[in-house]
This record gives sequence, structure tokens and C-alpha cells, in this order.
Amino acid sequence: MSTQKAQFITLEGVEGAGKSTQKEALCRLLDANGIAYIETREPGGTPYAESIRALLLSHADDAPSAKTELLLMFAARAQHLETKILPALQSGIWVVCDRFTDATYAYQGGGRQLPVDWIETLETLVQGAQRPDLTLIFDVPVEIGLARAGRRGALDRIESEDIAFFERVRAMYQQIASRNIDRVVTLDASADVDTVTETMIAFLMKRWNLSCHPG
Ligand code: T5A
Repeated sequence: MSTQKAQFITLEGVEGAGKSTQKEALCRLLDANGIAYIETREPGGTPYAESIRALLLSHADDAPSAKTELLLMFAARAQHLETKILPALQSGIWVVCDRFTDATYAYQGGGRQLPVDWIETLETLVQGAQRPDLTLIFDVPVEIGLARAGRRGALDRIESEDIAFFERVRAMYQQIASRNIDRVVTLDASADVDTVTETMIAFLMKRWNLSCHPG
């Protein structure tokens, strides 16, 4: 059982980087070490925020403008943070979240090229000083990630953007990593699943001083 404060962990990367796959391995590590946690995701994570997710990802005839998309991401985040993430952390439960505000910097800032200071303003409004304790960025060449995502089935509205969009997303994640070296760790996600998992587990066991490998 860990005695450190409940950790807020986020997983990030371009489409098909393997976040969801590696989130399961991370959760097995927490299980093996008797750490209480919740798994969640953005956009979404609560019934209300999942409704906003459906709006954001569906192929509607009147697609949201970039500014509407940005505001909806933060609307969903406000609900998610206030009703799920913060209550969990305050009661000592770790939070493992598939995407968070770095995705807004990468997709709406990098991909859509909205001004970064708009995102900073909304981040402060919605989160105050709350930031993840640890962010894992799964870095993979865009073509590899999109090919993996495509094998999974039909692409949603954002996944249907062009290669240049995702190259800007990836570049923004790389900038985020270089500017937040205490919080952000980049893992090479172009290797096979087991290799990525083993690298991640070794890093996390050391970082959190855990003794039980998930096996
Ligand atoms: N978004 C989100 C914004 O624009 N702004 C925001 O603020 C936020 C929060 C939804 C979308 O919303 C956007 C970004 C997204 O476009 P999402 O639900 O996280 O975000 O959706 P995706 O990123 O599309 O999630 P994916 O499921 O596509 O990607 P994952 O989770 O990175 O990949 P995963 O694990 O599902 O793997 C995909 C496939 O690849 C295989 C898996 O088995 C699976 O089939 N795979 C591998 N294959 C070979 N080698 C490996 N190492 C592999 N790892 C996984």
C-alpha cells in the first residue's frame, strides 16, 4: 500500500498511440500494489461530460467551430473535475485519466491553431492551480498511430482530420514535454505493446517506489 498523496495521472498522445492499451497495464500495476484508483477519460468521464463528448466527436452537418470546440472541451472538463476528479483525489483515491488539458493545447492549440493564451485563460478559470502530478505522453509517428486507430473501425470527427493537423498535434506534445520536464515523461510508443508496457512499468515502479510488478 502506497503512503504518498493520491496521484493525478494523465495519458496523452496522437490518435492510436496506445494510451488506452497502456492505461490498462498501468491500472494492473496499481492493483498489484494495493493502490485505490479510478479510471476516467476526457472529453467525458461523467454522464453530463459524456454527453458533451458525443457532441464533440459526432459527424454532425453543422460541425462546431474551433472556438466552440475549445469551449466545449473546457465545459466537459469543468464538470469532470468538479464532480469526479477532485472528490476522488481529496478522499485519497488516485485518478488515471485518458487525456486532459495537454490534449487541448495539442489539438485546439496545435491542431486547430487557436491562440495558446486563450487555452491558458480557460485552464486557469476551470482548474485554478490544479494540474496532473504525472503525464505520460505516448509518442508515435502520426502515420503509425492513424493506421492503428483506423484498424479499430470508423474514424470520429476529430480523427478524420488530415495528416498536417496531427503533425501539429504531435509537435505541440513535444513542446509540452520539453517545457514541463518535472511533470511530463515521453515514452516511445512505436515499439510493440509489450515493450512499451515494460518500459512504462519500470519507470513507474521507480518513480513511486513500488515493489510489486503486475506480472
Ligand atoms: N481531444 C480530447 C481534443 O481535441 N481536445 C481535448 O482537450 C481532449 C481531451 C477523443 C478525441 O478528442 C480529442 C482527441 C481525440 O481525437 P480519445 O478518446 O482519447 O480522444 O480518442 P483517441 O485518441 O482516438 O483514442 P485511441 O483509442 O484512438 O488511441 P489510443 O488510446 O492511444 O490507442 P489504443 O490503445 O486504443 O490503441 C489503438 C489500436 O492500436 C493497437 C491497439 O491494440 C488498438 O487496436 N496498439 C498497438 N499496436 C501495435 N503496437 C503498439 N505498441 C500498440 N498499442 C496499441
